[in-house]
Amino acid sequence: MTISNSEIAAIFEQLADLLEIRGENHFKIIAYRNAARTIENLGADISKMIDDGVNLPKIPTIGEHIAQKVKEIITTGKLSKLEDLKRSFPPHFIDILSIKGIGPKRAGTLYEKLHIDSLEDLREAAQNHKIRDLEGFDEKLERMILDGTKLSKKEGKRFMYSVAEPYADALIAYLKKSEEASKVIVAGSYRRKKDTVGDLDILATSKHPALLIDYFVKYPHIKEIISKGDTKSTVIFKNNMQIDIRCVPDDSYGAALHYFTGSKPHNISIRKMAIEMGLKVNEYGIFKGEEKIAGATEDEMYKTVGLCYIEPELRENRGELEAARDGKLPKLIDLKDIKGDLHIHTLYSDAQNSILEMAEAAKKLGYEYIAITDHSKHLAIVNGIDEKKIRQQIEEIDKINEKLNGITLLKGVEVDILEDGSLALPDHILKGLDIVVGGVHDKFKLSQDKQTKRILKAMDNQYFNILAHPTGRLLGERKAYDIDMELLFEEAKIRNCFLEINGQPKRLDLDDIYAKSAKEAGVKFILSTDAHNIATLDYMRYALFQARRGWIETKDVINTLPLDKFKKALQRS
Ligand code: DGT
Ligand code: CA
Ligand code: CA
Repeated sequence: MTISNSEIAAIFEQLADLLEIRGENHFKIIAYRNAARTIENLGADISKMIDDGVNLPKIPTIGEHIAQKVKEIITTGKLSKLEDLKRSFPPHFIDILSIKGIGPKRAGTLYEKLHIDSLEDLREAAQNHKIRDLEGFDEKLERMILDGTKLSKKEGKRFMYSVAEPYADALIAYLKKSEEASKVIVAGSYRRKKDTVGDLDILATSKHPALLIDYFVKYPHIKEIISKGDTKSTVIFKNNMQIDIRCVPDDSYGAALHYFTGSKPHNISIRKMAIEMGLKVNEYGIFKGEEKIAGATEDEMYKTVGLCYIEPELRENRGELEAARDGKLPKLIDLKDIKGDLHIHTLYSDAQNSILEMAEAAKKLGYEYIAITDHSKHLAIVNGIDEKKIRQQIEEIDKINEKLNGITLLKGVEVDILEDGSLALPDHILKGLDIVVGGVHDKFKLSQDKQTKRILKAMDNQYFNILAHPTGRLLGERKAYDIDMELLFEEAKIRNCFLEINGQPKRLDLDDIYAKSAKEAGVKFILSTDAHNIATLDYMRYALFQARRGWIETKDVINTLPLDKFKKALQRS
């Protein structure tokens, strides 16, 4: 896990804030702040600089003391001094520092005078006008604080992409109905297809932006209007989702789209590149002195700084600028490249449709093949299939294959990986199947060593093909289990086992970051839906989005191959 300069800087910033609230030595606090600024603006990855042998203490404002702390953050991901300090505050107190207008000094006052130690307290106090009379506050600031506490984003709640999607679609359809709207698009993390989104950022072009904003704030789903101006507005939906809208003139569309698509670190890097070329980039365009030389399209924006177009999914500052400059951007996989879905459940285990129904639906999606992979019988799974039911299923698949043209059904199973790494079905059953998908469904809390060995042992089985949802994370519910991912990648590659990118909206597992490092380790992937009914066969696109965010190309994905080649690719030597 690498930690970015901004993250390290944020840790020092927070340390300084908390020390200030504690009334610690002023010079110490300034030293941390200066170091944070230096690190933020270094221009090179600090962890890489250390690897390259750069002597950190020699860098102005860093010194021995801070260099040591930087090393601690890089090796452990956190700073024990900050963690200790945090523990000495009420658990939710620190959240109020995230509100615009509240720094350490004001946070201290709020705590001392009004005992405010959470966002809820803060909101209540602002609502009841208790803040305006405190020293260092006024009415305007009180209103700003109230607005800040209302923004759901600030409370840290994020929405799964699939949850945001219908809201985004409906809002775009509504906006397009207005005569005042010409182009309307969702930018931000949503356009980058991030697994979760903090809020929706809508960009529109209009000849009469104020009229479009008037129309926007009348959208029935709005619970609260946070702000409303002539060209922009922020509202909260009834489900607490925040929506930011911004209108720009047509000739700034590309610049604004680029700016609001982000990510912020990507934008910052582009801006740095431009500065080196003597250019200035902002949401209105690219400027050479006073003259605007680009801005209407994103293509033009990138060209002007000497790059080719970068897909939104790649804009995370994970090497895409260098790749674009060197002509080495990946040619990202597309939905139409996918020839089959290899993780499908039916009535035989815990799903809602029959084999035939799933097959016919898959055929309509244009697939050449699918695998039926019901759960093996095991304690953790309700209604898993045993040997007898598998034999029955094999017969049924044979019959369906005979009469169904245009798609081939592969016989498979999603077999449980037991605690000791053995599989929940015997080899003589697995041997008779076309494909074996293995997954962990219990004992999530084993130590890293045990969990890793468990999975590697399962992959040792000669019939094992695909590791389903490799990390087991469930968005908002369960963290990834502790595995040595680097080792997993290496060993999967050696065994010719494939890692799944599971499209269930809560799973999206592997995620983008692991997908990218797995690819770099030479691993190949299977994109699957894990569908439990016909409707969710179209979760494939969610798997695809994460794959694209992980720089995955068509050639990295086995189920882009036609059936004969696919079968060959599965063979273990
Ligand atoms: P989210 O909403 O947390 O899932 O993530 P984003 O990426 O949608 O972030 P958001 O909604 O705060 O801002 C939308 C975009 O606006 C962001 O991706 C990049 C741009 N942006 C926002 N603040 C800044 C900034 O301070 N500097 C630059 N360069 N860009 C910014
Ligand atoms: Ca956003
Ligand atoms: Ca936003």
